[in-house]
Amino acid sequence: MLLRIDHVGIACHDLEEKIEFYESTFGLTVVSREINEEQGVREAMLHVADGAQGASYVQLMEPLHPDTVVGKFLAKRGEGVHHIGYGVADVAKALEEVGAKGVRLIDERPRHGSMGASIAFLHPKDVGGVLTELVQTARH
Ligand code: CMX
Ligand code: CO
Repeated sequence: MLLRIDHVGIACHDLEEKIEFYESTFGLTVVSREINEEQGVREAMLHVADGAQGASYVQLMEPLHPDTVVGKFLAKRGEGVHHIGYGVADVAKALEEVGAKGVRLIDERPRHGSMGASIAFLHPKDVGGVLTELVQTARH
């Protein structure tokens, strides 16, 4: 079901500062910047590598307001890894299969993610404390 690690989602207070850090420290390049009102984040995708099943990224996220998922995470835990996004071929099918195994789905249906992807989240309490995102990349 899981084709690759699509991205690691990292929560931060200052997006521009963290972009600058990842660029100057690791030589990564920003390939997309977006504001996702629905998810309450301002975010950037930085390209890490290309693999046979597609690319991998670092997703840096700054909350739009304190009263958002990432805003609350920062207040509670501080900056750091917030979620892991795995690439899947068909996110609706993957949700159905994972849901049938008893994992709580945060999203019953896919939502809009970065760069036109369809995404859905699984509850961290049912995935060993890891907030898990399934990502179906947009077709080009
Ligand atoms: N990773 C692991 N555990 C987490 C977590 C995270 N990112 N966020 C919350 N939790 C844990 C908390 O520690 C808490 O556990 P305890 O009860 O043991 O303390 C429990 O989950 C409930 O946490 P909460 O602070 O009360 O938070 P909520 O229940 O309000 O929200 C969650 C948690 C997972 C439902 C919410 O973060 C969510 O809906 N996430 C999906 C959407 C999202 O993350 N969007 C931003 C990214 C967008 C993108 O990638 O494009
Ligand atoms: Co993500």
